[in-house]
Formats: sequence, C-alpha cells, structure tokens
Amino acid sequence: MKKRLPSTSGSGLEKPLKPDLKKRRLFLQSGLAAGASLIGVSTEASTVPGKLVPGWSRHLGAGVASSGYGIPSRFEADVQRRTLDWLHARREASISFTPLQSQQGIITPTGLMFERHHGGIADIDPERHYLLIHGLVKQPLKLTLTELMRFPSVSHIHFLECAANGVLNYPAAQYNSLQFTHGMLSCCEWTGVPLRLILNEVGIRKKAKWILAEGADAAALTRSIPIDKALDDALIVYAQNGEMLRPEQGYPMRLLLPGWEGVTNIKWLRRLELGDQPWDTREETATYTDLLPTGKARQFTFVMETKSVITSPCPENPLPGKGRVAINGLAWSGYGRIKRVDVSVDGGRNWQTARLHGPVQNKSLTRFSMEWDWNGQTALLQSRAIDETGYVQPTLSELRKIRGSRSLYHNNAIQTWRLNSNGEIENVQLA
Ligand SMILES: Nc1nc2c(c(=O)[nH]1)N[C@H]1C(S)=C(S)[C@@H](COP(=O)(O)O)O[C@H]1N2
Ligand SMILES: [Mo]
Repeated sequence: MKKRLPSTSGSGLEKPLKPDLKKRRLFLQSGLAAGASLIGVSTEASTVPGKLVPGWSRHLGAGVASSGYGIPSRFEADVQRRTLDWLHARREASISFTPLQSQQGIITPTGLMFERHHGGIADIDPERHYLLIHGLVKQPLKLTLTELMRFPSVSHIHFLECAANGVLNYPAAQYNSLQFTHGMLSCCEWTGVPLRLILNEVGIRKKAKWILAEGADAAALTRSIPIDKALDDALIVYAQNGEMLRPEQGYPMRLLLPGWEGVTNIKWLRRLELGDQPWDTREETATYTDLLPTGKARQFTFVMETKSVITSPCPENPLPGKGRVAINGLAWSGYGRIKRVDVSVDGGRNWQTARLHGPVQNKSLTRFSMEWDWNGQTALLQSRAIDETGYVQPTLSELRKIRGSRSLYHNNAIQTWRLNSNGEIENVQLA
C-alpha cells in the first residue's frame, strides 16, 4: 500500500513536530518537581497505603477556592486553546483551536471552545444591545436580552464546527496534531429560544423565503439563511453549558443553526431581516463557497457532513506500550444522529464496529470506543462514521475525486493515524 507522509511541499508552512506532546512532557516533569519541593517529600510518596504519605494527605488543604470562579488543577495547565502564528493571528481575523486530545466526554468546556472571529471579540453591554427583526414581517420587533429571556426556552446539546475545519489536512497533511487537524470543533449545551417562536411573534409575510442574519461585531458578519431552517431547529441562544455566553462565543446572543457550518451561527446577533431571496454577502460568495475542478463553485453548502476521528491514540496521545488498549474517538453529523462507527487498524481494509457511548444525540458529538490488543507493530488507525440517514463518511481519495484540490471547506474525510512501533502517532494520508 502506498502511503504519503505528512508533507509541507508547496504550502510554505513549517511543520512543528508534535508540539503539544513535547510541551506536555516538559510540563509534567516540571510540574512534578515543583509539587515535590512544595510539599517537602520524596517524589516516591503516593496515596497508596504502605508507601510514604504525601503532603496533600498529611496537611490541611487550602480553604474554598480563592477565586469565586474555579479553574482546573495546575497539573492540567497544558490543556489550552492554541493558535498558529501564520493563520489569522491578527485581530482582523483570528482562530484558536479546541484541544480535542484532552476532551473527556462530549461536552467541550466553555473556556476551551475554538474561536473564529472576523473582526475581533465584540465587548457588548447587554443594556445597550437589542436584536431587530424586520423586513417581510407583519410587525417588526426589537428584543433586548431581558425580553428574549421571557420567551419559552429550550436547552439542546449540539456540536459547532467551522466549515474550514480540516483545511490543514487538505489537500495534504501539514500537522502532527489532532488539535490542529480537527480542533475547529466543539460541542456544548446551548440554551435559548426557538427562532420559530420569535418569527410567530412578528408574523412572516408570504413572500419571505430567506433571512439575513447580522452580527454587531466590527466585521458585521452577515449570512443569508433559508426560512425553512429558521422554522425548523434554529435557536437564538444566550447561554451555554449552564452560564451566559462567553464574549468570544457571541455574548449576549447568537444564532445557533444545529449541524450547519460555523459561519452561519452569527455571534453578537443584532439583526434578522426577512426577504424573498439571498443577499449574496461576502461570506457566501468570496468565501465559504467550494471551488470545484470544473471551475464552478458550490454555494450555500450549509450542512456539516458526517465525520469522525480517533482522539486517543492521536499525535498528542501516544500509546504507552503494547497489549490491551482502548481506541477512543468522537463522531458527529449535521444530518442527525450517529448510527454506527467502524474502526480499522489496517488502513481501511478490515473494519470492526465500535461501541457507541449513549445517549446518542441529534447533531451532537457522540463518543465511540473499541478495545484492541496491540502487538507492538506499525498500524494504520482509522474511524468511519455512518449516520441515521445512511450517509457514510468518505475516504480522502473519494473526497479528492469530487472536490479536486482547490476547495478549502468541508473536509470530512476519514483520518488516518499511523501508529509506529514506539507508540507514537503520525498524521498520514493514504494514496
Ligand atoms: N458576528 C460574527 N459571527 C460569527 C463569526 C464572526 O466573526 N462574527 N465567525 C463565524 C465563524 S467563521 C465560525 S466558525 C463560528 C465560530 O464560533 P465560535 O467562535 O463560538 O467557536 O462563528 C461564526 N459567527
Ligand atoms: Mo468558520
């Protein structure tokens, strides 16, 4: 089988080798040393009975957390959103990536959600913000946050994925890092008001077929949304994971279109205008369209199609040694629920059905796992998701055949991790 190794050819990018792994090792060493000197006992001290008892079991701990808002253990300080110096590192356009390699379960901690801003983070005073709903409506409406919160609300778990997630793997692999290949993805519990209820309130005129959604940030980001989605499962959310939205996620209100490309989920939402046709805004013409080999571009490719990835092992999570290991991963689909995930350890020749960890939710991340006896030899690990509509996650070569090499967005191809005999994982692409 021909394999193509991670390549930087033609991209002009440098490929840092497992940056997270190196950092994590360094951190663990220094963290241990600092901890040991602080409590004044040998590093052999542990909580196992019969061994030297460590300081944390012999002395009173600190009282309640010193700050009113808790933070993770200092030994987890390496779990961070990360950015790339060359990739939109400016306020005009910035991106940070979710550390999926450290995510336990389906909920992304709020402070670790990837960010994508086209004009920086708007710092909005909710007292001075309102949402205007106008255009082809019977009665235009202005809604403050307080007024929005008077509507009946729902809480749903949904993933959010940037259409550009996977761009660092297309057409060629560039990074040995799950965080950078798949980290424009997050999943949380969103609380807000079904847009349908608000549209009922204003009264939709017959000719209305599209809605223009506009943000209050410096980019005034706008996208045209078909009215069917607005009446289906669209939400105006004001909270995530049990607290009000973070500024970087669109405080005080954002549009949430479950399963649809991140850019349509307008943050800092200030305006919804109903019209009879799309507006062809910048973010749906110059960008967020997919240029095909024929020279034609696909427009309004809203749905984030079925995808999965093995999160452990991965470049940041090497295997400690041969023997029985757990292969863990995440699967999701913008079409609905995940039905099945298959795992291969031989580059897609043979597949085994993985176990899904329920409850399997609609347009949400879903965990899967498979136990495997690793004999210590090189292996090609892959996962393939299938959703309830029967959609099967494509291989990279299937995707390349249709999309060619100029299309940037919507890379939902099967990921291949090469497991080397030393337990380390490399990002590879099969020919
Ligand atoms: N107003 C506004 N909305 C926006 C953006 C923006 O820059 N401005 N970025 C979009 C893009 S491209 C994505 S992928 C998601 C990212 O959401 P997050 O930052 O909460 O992860 O928000 C979308 N909504
Ligand atoms: Mo995006």
